[in-house]
Amino acid sequence: MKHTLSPSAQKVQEAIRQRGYALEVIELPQSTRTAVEAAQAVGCDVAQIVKSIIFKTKRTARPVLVIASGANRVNEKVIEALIGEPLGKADAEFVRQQTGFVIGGVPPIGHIQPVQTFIDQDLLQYDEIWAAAGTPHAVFKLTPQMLVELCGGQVIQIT
Ligand code: 5CA
Repeated sequence: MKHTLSPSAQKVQEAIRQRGYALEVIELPQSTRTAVEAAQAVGCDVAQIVKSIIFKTKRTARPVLVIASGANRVNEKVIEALIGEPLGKADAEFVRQQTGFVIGGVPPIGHIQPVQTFIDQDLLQYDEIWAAAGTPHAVFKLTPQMLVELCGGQVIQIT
């Protein structure tokens, strides 16, 4: 039997389908809120978890999405050099307003509005990766190539 997805996970499933991909969002009883928890829940390496991290530009207060391998910490200086302005912290409210999703469930796609996106090149080495799908219990499996196609972001070294 197919289980019913929660509304936020359903939004991501719909966004995937609209783009013509047959990827399936799954909701798990275990938490997938952090990269470590998500890796444990699906049984993959933490480096194969796709972290979708929202930053807020200091001058223009725009969101910037950095899609990072779960094993990496984003070097904000690298992103700042590329966008030409300093980055500040995005708080939970900003993340929800800009993406439509809560922290821990922010997906790489399906946001309320388009967002400037950078993708960690380290993700490209894996056959399969797992991304958040709208809630801290929802994920979907995809290939790095699909991630790049779906997000249309600039692939860079983020560390
Ligand atoms: N579902 C998992 C794996 S797919 C997930 O979403 N991981 S994540 O790393 O992409 O999302 C957590 C990110 O949210 C953290 O890296 C951090 O940048 C951000 N975050 C966590 N807590 C806060 C907070 N209190 N305020 C702002 N951002 C936060």
